[in-house]
Amino acid sequence: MSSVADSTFVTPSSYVGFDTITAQIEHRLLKRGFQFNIMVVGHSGLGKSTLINSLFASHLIDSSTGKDITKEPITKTTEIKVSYHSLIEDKVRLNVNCIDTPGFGDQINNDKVWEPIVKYIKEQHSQYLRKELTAQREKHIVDTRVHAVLYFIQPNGKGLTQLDIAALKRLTDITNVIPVIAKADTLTMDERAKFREIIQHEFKKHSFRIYPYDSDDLTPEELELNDSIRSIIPFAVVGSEKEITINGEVARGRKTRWGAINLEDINQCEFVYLREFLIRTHLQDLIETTALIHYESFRSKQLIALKENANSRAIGHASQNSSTNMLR
Ligand SMILES: Nc1nc2c(ncn2[C@@H]2O[C@H](COP(=O)(O)OP(=O)(O)O)[C@@H](O)[C@H]2O)c(=O)[nH]1
Ligand SMILES: [Mg+2]
Repeated sequence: MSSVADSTFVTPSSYVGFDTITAQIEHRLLKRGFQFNIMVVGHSGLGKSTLINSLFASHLIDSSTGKDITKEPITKTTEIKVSYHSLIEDKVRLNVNCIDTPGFGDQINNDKVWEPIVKYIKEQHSQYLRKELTAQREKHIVDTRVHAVLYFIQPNGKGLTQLDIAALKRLTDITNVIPVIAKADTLTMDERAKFREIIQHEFKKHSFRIYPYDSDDLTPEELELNDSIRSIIPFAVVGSEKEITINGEVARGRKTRWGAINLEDINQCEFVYLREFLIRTHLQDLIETTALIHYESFRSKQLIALKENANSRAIGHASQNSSTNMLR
């Protein structure tokens, strides 16, 4: 008797050609392109726009250079500004939506400034769910769900603020959060290491669920990679769109009071580690984790609520339309 478990490998006696399936999948994926939605959260002037532009080596968001932030009109609440970009590298098209959150933390009373951000993230899940639930589903639902939040911590050397704690608590619950120490060039190497230790300790204390997540289907190598990434979170980053000359060589970097910093030099800052993690090793995982963990948890909560609502309304013969409103 044979079963799937004890099936043996069979090599066809002549070429069948199913090894082309990977190329077929690749062809289809390349045709469609990829969608990546990245949000930046943190006080004005912490280098959010500059870092996004540095990561993608493209000018995607205008930086506030030249603007005097203290003289800018203060908005009453956090705004959400989305910009859409299409980047091409070799044969791959990456559609990048950058979600900027100007005004976060800039008010005198910062009570609940994270609310518009949380609302935006949930709304994208809700929209996706509504599209999935319609009778004539679109063949390919456009994905606007936030795949990663870069959270900028002020390089104050002391630790998280009350606002950071409140915002991180809510954000880590619903999305992939990647914290970074902003403008790390304003700290010495020693200060950066001490600051990181303090913050890692606070993350543990508050039990924040920081991305990347481990799961059973990861290989030992993948688990090891995640461990090494976790050890350097929050990444001490420096951003710059400018090229400077360092020892006769032109590189993207910044001139600081301790000398010049080359973004690409891993001995000077952790920009390269962040780019490696975010784009070269975990881009697909960020997208998948959003769908399989964050969206899934939103979806199941909504559907359970919908069912309970429908059950209680069934007694009163309420229409289904009113219960689908719950998804809003
Ligand atoms: N020292 C230092 N300055 C930076 C860094 N990144 C950006 N800046 C500068 O900080 C100012 C605000 O940057 P911007 O990216 O607009 O900040 P945002 O308001 O958070 O988007 C600009 O003058 C940038 O040149 C950094 O890593 N280190
Ligand atoms: Mg900005």
